[in-house]
Amino acid sequence: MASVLIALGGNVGDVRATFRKAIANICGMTQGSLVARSSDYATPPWGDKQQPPFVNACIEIETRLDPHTLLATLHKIEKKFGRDRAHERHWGPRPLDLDLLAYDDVRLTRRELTLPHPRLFERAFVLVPLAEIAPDRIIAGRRVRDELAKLSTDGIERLPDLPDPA
Ligand code: A4P
Ligand code: MG
Repeated sequence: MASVLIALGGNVGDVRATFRKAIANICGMTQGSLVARSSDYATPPWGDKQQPPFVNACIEIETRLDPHTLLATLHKIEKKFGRDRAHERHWGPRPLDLDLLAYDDVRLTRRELTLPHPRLFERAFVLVPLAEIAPDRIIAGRRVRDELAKLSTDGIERLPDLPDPA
């Protein structure tokens, strides 16, 4: 089994409800098990600032899928929740973005899949939720909590837990 870290983001629609359903889909479609799930965080938009705030979260799963099959599965789930890559702008609004942050200690540098995620350490909206579930994880020789300490977390707010669905 591989230990996999996945970042979730979105700023269109009921993102928290989307996350809940998407996480169930991720586990189901990867025959994976959920090891940890962070809280949801409201985060100011990064990159393209002319768009609504995002909700971000991170999960850890265990799966037997190889990295490429796993990414293809994540893309299917993004599409199922309304993501339309053909009509969106880079770093622009989207209902669901699933990024593969790390897959065990695998390192890959391909356009379609780079591991660990190449922009992981630049982004407080990824490291804040990641540090909640894996503060001592070493990724590419860097400890998550130490990398988070280097970034500004201004404007990032932990959202209260939602009640369990009836
Ligand atoms: N790709 C390569 N490596 C990976 C990987 N490790 N995980 C390829 C996922 N995908 C990977 O990704 C573009 C291509 O990268 C994919 O086809 C895949 O094969 P994408 O998710 O379609 O591109 P993107 O999302 O536009 O770009 P990028 O750099 O992933 O940026 P983000 O961060 O995902 O951009 N602000 C806040 N606060 N919170 C956010 O979640 N998100 C974005 C979106 C912008 N600003 C944000 C947030
Ligand atoms: Mg992305």
